[in-house]
Amino acid sequence: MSQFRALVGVLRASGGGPLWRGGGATLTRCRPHPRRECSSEATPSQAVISSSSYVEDMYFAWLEDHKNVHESWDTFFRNIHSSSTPDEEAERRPSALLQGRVAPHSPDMTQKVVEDHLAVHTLIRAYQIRGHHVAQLDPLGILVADLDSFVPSDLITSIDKLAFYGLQESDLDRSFRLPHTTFIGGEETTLPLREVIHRLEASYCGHVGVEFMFINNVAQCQWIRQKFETPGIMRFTSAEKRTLLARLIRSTRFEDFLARKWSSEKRFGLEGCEVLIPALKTIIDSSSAAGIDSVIMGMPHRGRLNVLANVIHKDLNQIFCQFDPKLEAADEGSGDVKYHLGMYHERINRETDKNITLSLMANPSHLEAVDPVVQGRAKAEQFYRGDMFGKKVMSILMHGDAAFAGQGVVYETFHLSELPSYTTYGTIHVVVNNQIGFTTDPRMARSSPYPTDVARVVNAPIFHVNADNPEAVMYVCRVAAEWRNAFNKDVVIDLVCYRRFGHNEMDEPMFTQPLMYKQIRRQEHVLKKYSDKLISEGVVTLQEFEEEVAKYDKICEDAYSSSKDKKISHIRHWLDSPWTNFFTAEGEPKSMTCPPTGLDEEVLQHIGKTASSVPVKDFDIHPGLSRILRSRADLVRNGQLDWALGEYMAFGSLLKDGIHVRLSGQDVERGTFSHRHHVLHDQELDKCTYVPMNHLWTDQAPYTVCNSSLSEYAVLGFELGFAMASPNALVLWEAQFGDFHNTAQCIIDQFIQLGQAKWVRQNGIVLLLPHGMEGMGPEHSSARPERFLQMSKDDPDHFPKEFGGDFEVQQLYDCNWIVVNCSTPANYCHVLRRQILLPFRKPLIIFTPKSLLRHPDARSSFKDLAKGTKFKRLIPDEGPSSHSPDRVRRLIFCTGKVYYKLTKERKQQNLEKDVAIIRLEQISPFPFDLVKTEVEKYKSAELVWCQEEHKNTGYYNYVRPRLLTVVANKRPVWYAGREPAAAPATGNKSTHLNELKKFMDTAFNLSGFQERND
Ligand SMILES: Cc1ncc(C[n+]2csc(CCOP(=O)(O)OP(=O)(O)O)c2C)c(N)n1
Ligand SMILES: [Mg+2]
Repeated sequence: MSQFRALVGVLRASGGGPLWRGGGATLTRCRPHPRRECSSEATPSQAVISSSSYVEDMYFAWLEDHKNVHESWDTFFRNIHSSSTPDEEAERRPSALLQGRVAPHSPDMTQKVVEDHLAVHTLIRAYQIRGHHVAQLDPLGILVADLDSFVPSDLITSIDKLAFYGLQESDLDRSFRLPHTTFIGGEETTLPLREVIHRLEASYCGHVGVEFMFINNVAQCQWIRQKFETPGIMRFTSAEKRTLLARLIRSTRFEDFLARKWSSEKRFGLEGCEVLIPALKTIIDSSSAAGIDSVIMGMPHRGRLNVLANVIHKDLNQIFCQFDPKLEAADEGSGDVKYHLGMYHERINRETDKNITLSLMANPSHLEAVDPVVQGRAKAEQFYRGDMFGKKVMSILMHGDAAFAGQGVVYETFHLSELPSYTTYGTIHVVVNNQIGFTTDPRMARSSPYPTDVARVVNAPIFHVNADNPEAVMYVCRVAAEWRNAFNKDVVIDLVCYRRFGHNEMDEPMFTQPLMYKQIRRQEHVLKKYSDKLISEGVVTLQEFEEEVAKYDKICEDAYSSSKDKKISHIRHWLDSPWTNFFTAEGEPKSMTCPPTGLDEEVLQHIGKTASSVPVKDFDIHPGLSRILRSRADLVRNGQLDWALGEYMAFGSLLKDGIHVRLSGQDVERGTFSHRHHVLHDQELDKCTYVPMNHLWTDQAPYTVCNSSLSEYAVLGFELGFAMASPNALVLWEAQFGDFHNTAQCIIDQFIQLGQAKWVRQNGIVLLLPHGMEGMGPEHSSARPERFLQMSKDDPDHFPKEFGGDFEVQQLYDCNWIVVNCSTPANYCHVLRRQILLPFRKPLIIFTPKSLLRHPDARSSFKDLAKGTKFKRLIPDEGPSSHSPDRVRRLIFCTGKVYYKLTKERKQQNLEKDVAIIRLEQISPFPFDLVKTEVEKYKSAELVWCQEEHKNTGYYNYVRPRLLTVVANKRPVWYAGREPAAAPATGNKSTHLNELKKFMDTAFNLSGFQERND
């Protein structure tokens, strides 16, 4: 179409007047189609009609001298003459002209030339857009790879095809000028229609289906067209074919070997998609050639052992020994099944002779959950290496067809792919599309035509390929790697294959897919097909092929023999992210102590000043923000901290020590509650921002604060992956409100809570979860502390007295995560600093406040952060009750914001000498030692746990048995808090206040529990 417009432009420039006289023939070429209205691409534009008179002008000029017109018009007009039928020829004779049957140099003919060219151009475009729908993608040949019920008949039978576009069989041998949006001509600018169709079918309807025309970037479309349309582009040297065959042998024989040795073990074999191994290796080779030296991969169960063995090159005996039921686990933790473990390996890429590091991330069964984790891990590596555009580090994600279409986290992860603080500059996605998910057919598993349609949201090209054609697979993999290198955007390879056996090796697929599996039984193995092909081409001999097979079989046998000697399995051999120099050579922490987390006064002053000023000239900030900064400055002058300043002190001081800090989550830059303001925005200049935290010290570490997309699952997974890359960074994810974390529950349950136990992999990620009953209704109130506490592994019935050395550090070392609810800004700052100063890493869950952010009582003094101070796991009562503990009648334990309510109420009731209030700042691991000191101090006091939450939620069920353990069940533990309830909080304000009053009454009715005792 654009070619035609250009020609019209040339005509207009020539100044021809409107001479159109003839015809009346309409140019609308769409015939009614039985199944679809004609599409716009098949309809010539109005410009065609209105410019026909110019065409006539050109025609007459051309008749005078062919050189009078542009060469493209020369081709058009030559065609008129060459394509005339005998009748037309007769009409052009003088007699016909005399009889007035047709005007000399008929405009009808001119019009037909234009129409036919347009038709051919439209046809070319139709192949580019929809050719993949008729590509032969299914190796079984029984299903269509896409579920689109519309079959584009215009691209199927040549007769229909020609008629649909207004062309005839006689046009097949006419030459047509090709538009510049196709590369099928190679060096030729014109081609006979027959050849046009032939080449388009070869490019788009063979074993590769290219889906890309939705991409709204012309250069990118041209790039793809050139890669797939150029004649002869998909040719391979003998050496390439032999390498491909060798890789296919390894992939196939590995699965055969496992099947022979452990016929009744689940391994989620790759049979039916053996080509995955050469596919990945091709991507890695091409990427390595382009400069990539680190690849971070994520993949599901299918073919995982094969990838470990033949792509990452994990020692085969370490894989085989995992099948031994007598193998003992040597490491702490519970371990994981063999097809979930991760791996890290540095080696030389044989094709490029360059170093390459391959990491396969450990993952849970939860399909696709690892996607964002891989991305975060890759991003972190790019960040630390200063790899600004992903030229050194890249990620590859593998997917199953059902999971890729069904799991929402795939979509969430795609949406991170181009966000500045989350992009990994292009991920190569490889889908093992075996056209089934467990027992479910694609027709029941998705509503989109392809399982890959989700990738269209980010304009990623999708290369569907028949996995039984290894060369086609190799080609698309190469193009995918080149695409990423050229455009730094995601790309998808859809390996359309089949699953030779059931979902796992124990499953009977005939129960549910009888016909498909009858066909699969007949299906010749891809290795057989490909080796036969290469033998017939003379690329290899049968003997060479058999030798290669025998060679690999022997490698497997030898590894199997040596694996039998292994008695112990070390999960640490399966680490995906080693932290060089952080641990001792044996993988232990270098010490079991934690230095104090306090800071020098000048450091506090310096950070405080930066936090409360705009250190650049002519930066126009909002007057409201100026006020906030002024009040911060007042606080700093008075040596005081509010919550935001406490956080500033933690981040700023860690940055000073070279620790990278990254805070990510929805609206974190300003802070959901408008308290943080880490990014200042100029009120006059667009996109002019300033991050004071990055200007504290000249040699500080960089600070990243980034508003995320509106996702919890992918973003938390991403940050977890980021935190995996290095122990020397404080990585925090903040939920908008704490309860929203449950849309990321999978990351919490499957990675954070037990990652170390499964994969001996530590992680120091911090979750900031705003929490508190403030009358805002069932949502926005509770971050569900009960869930985190229930999943804490410290024993409620066991007082950990055997700990030697530093009780606090030992206990932290032993826990699976740390759960805190700080009541002061200083303690918040300390716990963040402790996170980094600890000699090991544990996830840290912080229930952060909302109203306390601005509460005048919830302030700390610089003294609380002075040198030598540290995080207080428990804050004892230092008021009047503590001076005469023997007369204290009630000892209330609480955590977080309710403390301020309790102290106010106690004062009002004049009970400051009778009631002591203790704050548990670290709830888990439970500070047994400090609690013990308190209960022993207040010997005769009743023990009460007070919380704002309902009795079945909050902290009570965690704290109560531990308090009882501390007092050896000799003193009762009472409850003051809301009654049990289904909803975390009421939606009714007055109910909220009544509940509050009621439990405050309970907390301070000093005879209430006594009566119950009697
Ligand atoms: C989130 C999640 N839901 C359900 C399952 C159970 N499950 C395991 S494999 C599988 C089918 C996966 O099909 P597909 O993605 O096509 O991969 P394939 O097994 O065919 O390679 C299912 C449903 C799971 N592992 N994870
Ligand atoms: Mg599948």
